[in-house]
Amino acid sequence: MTNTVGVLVMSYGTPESMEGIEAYYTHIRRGRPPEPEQLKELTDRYEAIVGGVFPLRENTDNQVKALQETLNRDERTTEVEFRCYQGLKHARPFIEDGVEQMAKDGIRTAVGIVLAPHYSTMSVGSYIKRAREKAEELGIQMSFVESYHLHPKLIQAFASRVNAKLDAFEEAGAKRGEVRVLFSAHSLPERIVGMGDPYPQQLLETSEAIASRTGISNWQFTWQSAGRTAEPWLGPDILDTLQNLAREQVEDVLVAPVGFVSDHLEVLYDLDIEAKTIAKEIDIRLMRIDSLNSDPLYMETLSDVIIGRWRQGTDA
Ligand code: FEC
Repeated sequence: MTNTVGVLVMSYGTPESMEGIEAYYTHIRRGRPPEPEQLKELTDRYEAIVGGVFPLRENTDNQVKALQETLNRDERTTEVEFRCYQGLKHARPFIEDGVEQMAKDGIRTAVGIVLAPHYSTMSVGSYIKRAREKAEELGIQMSFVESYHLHPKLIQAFASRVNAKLDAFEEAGAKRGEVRVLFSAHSLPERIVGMGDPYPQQLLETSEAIASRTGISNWQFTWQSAGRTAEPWLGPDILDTLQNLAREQVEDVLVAPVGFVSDHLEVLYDLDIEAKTIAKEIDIRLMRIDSLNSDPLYMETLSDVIIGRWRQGTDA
């Protein structure tokens, strides 16, 4: 008889409809409803990117489906069947719903992974905490992948996207070596640094590995999408970085948002609309690498680390 292993695939989550934005935003703010002007501002941003369907929902659905297929094709694990369950941080099905569904389906052993390669206590750590608590309550033995930011297939997938866009710059008349590559990721409150959080270091390591694989030296790291709260967030922010590059007379910039794996608001709005508008005003030609979405190399990265984690769990 085949043994079924549950895989809880966790992602940020996005509203299901325009009417759902307020509840989603309230959840992000840990139960505090947004002010009307904050809600309007977020609704306007979604209106600018949503063409009938919220992109992150569609992308997460596709990633979960493709991951299950990849896991079950793997010849190293023919004795088990992997069944993937979705668990979202801020929308339905919530992380707890995914764990509950596993329990209803009789799953006793599971691995959890987040669709974000870098670990921070404030990001991946908080997904894992919620999943672990629910799994303990329901008697599921769960282990977790914390990060996979240097997996060779992940680096290969990002590197080929950087190369493709550097080719596009060359075709448009730019000199390859003069294009400044900006690796970026979601900012977090500055206080994580004092907590010894590995997030900034892991992001630098991913950036260095991609730069080394593509042979680029003209690059730097910058933050993006900082939250709208009173405390200081990690910087410099990409919009300030662009202004600085204009002062340095850099004309061509390629953004590689390596902290994200899907097309969603922080990429489709913050980079493709907001950053591109600023870049245009200051005469910078800005391009962005394509998102990984369901790239087979990304699916193989996830599958590989999940199988590795599951084996460690069963050997322990
Ligand atoms: O497309 C979509 O619908 C969702 C896009 C989306 C992604 C995402 C990823 C991350 N966030 C992270 C941290 C924070 C912290 C706060 C925060 C706030 C927001 C708001 C929206 C939002 N985030 Fe997000 N994030 C996405 C969307 N995020 C909308 C609320 C409005 C705003 O501030 O823009 C601040 C919470 C607070 O107020 O206390 C902190 C991190 C990631 C990347 C890792 C991951 O995917 O988990 C870190 C995608």
